[in-house]
Amino acid sequence: MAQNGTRAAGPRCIALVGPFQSGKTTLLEAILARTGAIQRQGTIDAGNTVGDASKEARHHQMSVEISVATASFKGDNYTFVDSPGSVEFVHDMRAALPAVDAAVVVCELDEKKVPQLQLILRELEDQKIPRFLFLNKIDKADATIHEVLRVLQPASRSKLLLRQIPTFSGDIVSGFVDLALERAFVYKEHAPSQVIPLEGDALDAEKTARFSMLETLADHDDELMEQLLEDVQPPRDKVFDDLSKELRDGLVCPVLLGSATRTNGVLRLMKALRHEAPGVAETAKRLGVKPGSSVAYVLKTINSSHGGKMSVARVLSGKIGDGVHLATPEGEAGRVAAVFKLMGQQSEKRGPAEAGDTVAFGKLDHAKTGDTLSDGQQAHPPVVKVVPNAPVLSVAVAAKERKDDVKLGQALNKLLEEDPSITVVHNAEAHEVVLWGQGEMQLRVATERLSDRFGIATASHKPTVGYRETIKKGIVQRGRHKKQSGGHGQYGDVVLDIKPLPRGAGFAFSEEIKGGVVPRNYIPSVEEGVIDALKHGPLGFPVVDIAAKLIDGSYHTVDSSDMAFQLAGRLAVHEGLPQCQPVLLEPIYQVEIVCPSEATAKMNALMSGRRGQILGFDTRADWDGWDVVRVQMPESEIGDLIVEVRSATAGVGSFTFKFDHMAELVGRTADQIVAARKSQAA
Ligand SMILES: Nc1nc2c(ncn2[C@@H]2O[C@H](COP(=O)(O)OP(=O)(O)O)[C@@H](O)[C@H]2O)c(=O)[nH]1
Ligand SMILES: [Mg+2]
Repeated sequence: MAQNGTRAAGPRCIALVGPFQSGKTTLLEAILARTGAIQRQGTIDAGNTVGDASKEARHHQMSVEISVATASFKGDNYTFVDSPGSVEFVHDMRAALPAVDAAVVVCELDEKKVPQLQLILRELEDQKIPRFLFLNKIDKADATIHEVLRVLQPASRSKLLLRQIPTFSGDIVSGFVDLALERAFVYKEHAPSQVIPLEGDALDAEKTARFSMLETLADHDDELMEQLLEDVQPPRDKVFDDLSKELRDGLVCPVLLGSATRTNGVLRLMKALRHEAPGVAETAKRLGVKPGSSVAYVLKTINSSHGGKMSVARVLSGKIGDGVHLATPEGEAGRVAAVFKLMGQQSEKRGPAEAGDTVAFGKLDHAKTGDTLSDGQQAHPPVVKVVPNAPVLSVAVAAKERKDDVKLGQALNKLLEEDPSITVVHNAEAHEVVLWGQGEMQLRVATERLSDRFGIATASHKPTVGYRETIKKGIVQRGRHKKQSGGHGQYGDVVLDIKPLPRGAGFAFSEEIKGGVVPRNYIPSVEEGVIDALKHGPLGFPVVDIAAKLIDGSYHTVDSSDMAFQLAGRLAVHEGLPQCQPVLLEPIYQVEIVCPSEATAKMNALMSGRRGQILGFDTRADWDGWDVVRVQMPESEIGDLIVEVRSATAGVGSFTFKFDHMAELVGRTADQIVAARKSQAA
């Protein structure tokens, strides 16, 4: 067949992606069983699948990171990257995608999951990854299966193309017709489907469905269009060539059917991948790999509990074996200690990896996820820059035992190396280590890893909000520090004119000393004392937007000192501020929420419950059916906002935020915050 002319050769790398719970991990298992890579097909319920074998994944019964496994099919190696469906772990998928030749988007015929599907297809479209849809759980399908395109098309920017149609026995899907092959099959449980004659109603249905498949293909092929108009049957090879070309160019997204649990449709999927998906040569071209050196892309980093680090990488050109020195664009990556073939959590030493192979390299100390590695004199420039989503949820973590403090820092560095969508912020003021990430589950898994892999027990709590306080009116206040104890005394005396400043002005110190009543050399000490006193205002928070002017004072030739004037300055502030109508200031952020339009109205209600102020609505540029809601809200309310935004949007809504201003806060909420601070300090 002519399709062999365009068929890619060599090892492939294929991503399994799709909404949460659509059956990706089960499909990986089915593929491994069908290709003989494993003896027996495990199940999610039994907790014995190759994917999701990490302690955290088993514990939560969901994929929390990518799993990589290699199978051999008709003489070629296929490495599958089973990706988590949850938006919280999207970065693990996103960072792996550049390495793959194509993606299989596992989905269900469920309108509620269409927004999630749209998000995932967006990732693939943006990265220009050829993609198939695998409509899974066909064993549970009913007659609505005919609505496939109506339901799923809105999620995809490229045209969906039905490659197969189901055939029924009663109400149950019992097989399918392959529209390109023009052959009918009946499903066999855990066995290859059987070819049956295509006749009767099935033949009629096939004719209609095949025609619309060809029409879709003809959108991008004038010759085929002419043949259709003239009622000429296009040669089968031409149809296959078109399917392959249009898939690779991202013009169409073919839809295949199957059931992962019953291993139905798996062989057809493998054959489609074999004949139609591009290989490493095209992927290297997509990524702009330059000839010369051996080049590999790191799609995942694993730090295992026994101290070994593995960099899962796809070799894009050349050959990389033990002992090879690799570099990243930033510098040395390390020397390859060993090359492994992966089967989920299991690894097995193998020979050198060649172009197309997806393997794990041992002990590349300085390589991290997303790095481009090369062995040449000059490092290869990054083939892609994968940017994590901005974090949306934070939690403060602390080691339960003091002795683990240093270890905690090191372990966190390793976690960040694995997952750059987590960031760590050190809040010096509150003495907190704050983890920022994509959601509750991601951060929970991160803290579980701290204990499972690094043996560090941690406690988490809500991060401290950056409250401040200021004053509403001014005062002229004297501060006198005087001590007479035996010989040398202490004497400092100042008068400060304290005034509120406009919001955002910070702190200003000035002096208007006449006649040297406070000698010049003591004035900086007065300022120091004032600054020190402003660290804790009468409400318990740092004081801002305030001016202090030194206008008067007195000194003693023997007893005055820097220390005494510092104390005097501090005293004046301490005594003066409580009389200046202190008021709490809270940080207000500008928040931009993105959500499917049908959820926009819910954002209104959500905001009023969180002291948010809606500034405006817009349609989201370049995202059909999505809106942008701009709001201002207090920092304290953003803490767990993502939880509610996601629950109002079937998991797909999100937001970004940035600090806007400090605003006065009075009334009950303010009183509670001040009381909490006082009891904390006590
Ligand atoms: N009936 C049916 N259930 C399936 C099929 N594939 C997966 N499942 C079930 O769907 C659930 C989610 O599967 P899983 O592979 O973890 O989905 P993932 O989140 O996409 O990896 C599990 O309970 C599977 O047993 C299928 O083809 N038919
Ligand atoms: Mg999974």
